Amino acid sequence: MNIKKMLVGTAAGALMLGSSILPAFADAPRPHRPDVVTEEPAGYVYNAEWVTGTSQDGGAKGQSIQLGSDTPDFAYYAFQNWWDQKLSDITKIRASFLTPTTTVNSGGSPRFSLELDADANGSFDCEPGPCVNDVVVYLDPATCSDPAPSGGGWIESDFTGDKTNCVINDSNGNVYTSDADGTAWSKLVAEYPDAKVWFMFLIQDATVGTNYVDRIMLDSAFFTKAP
Ligand SMILES: [Ca+2]
Ligand SMILES: [Ca+2]
Repeated sequence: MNIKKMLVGTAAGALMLGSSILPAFADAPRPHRPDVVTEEPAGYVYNAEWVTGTSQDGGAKGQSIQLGSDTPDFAYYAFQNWWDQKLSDITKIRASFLTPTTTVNSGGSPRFSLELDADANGSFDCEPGPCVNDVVVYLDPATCSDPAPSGGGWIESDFTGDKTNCVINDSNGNVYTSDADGTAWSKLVAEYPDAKVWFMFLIQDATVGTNYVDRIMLDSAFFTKAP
């Protein structure tokens, strides 16, 4: 049994017990939107970089983002200028993930953290927290993905569109599951009808080793090689 399946199994067990699956995040710094210097096109990154030779695109020149390039392995990669839009207007959040066999991921790592200004008042109260009016959504490939048809150990997460194999959690303890009533994403949007995107970042904070992330789609933006 591989790590991913173990995590999914653990999550399913937690669901059956009726408890939320709040990941065991390490006590590590988080990226903050106010720290982003929007004039810098290279992004807002810590211990992560585009590397060549490992990618879902294949080939010697293909690239992906390596999280945990140096030790310790805490890492993030933030997406600047993808914010202030309505949650309900998001059409696409997708990415492909590859976990080397030597890497150990604990619950919730790696993931996208999608910070929502849920009450749309122009501020985000989860930082430093606790969240009162706003919320953080955890988009976790361990609970929302399918093996990539192209193989190679990659898994593909379609957080906005997966109709069958997707569970999404948030910091309020809500669990959204794709089933006959709709996608996990549609239920998330219904829970926060006024929400606007505050910030989003890719993060690994409970991982020993590295992870690779490729073919990230945020609405019409597509990240598959170094910008
Ligand atoms: Ca707010
Ligand atoms: Ca790529």
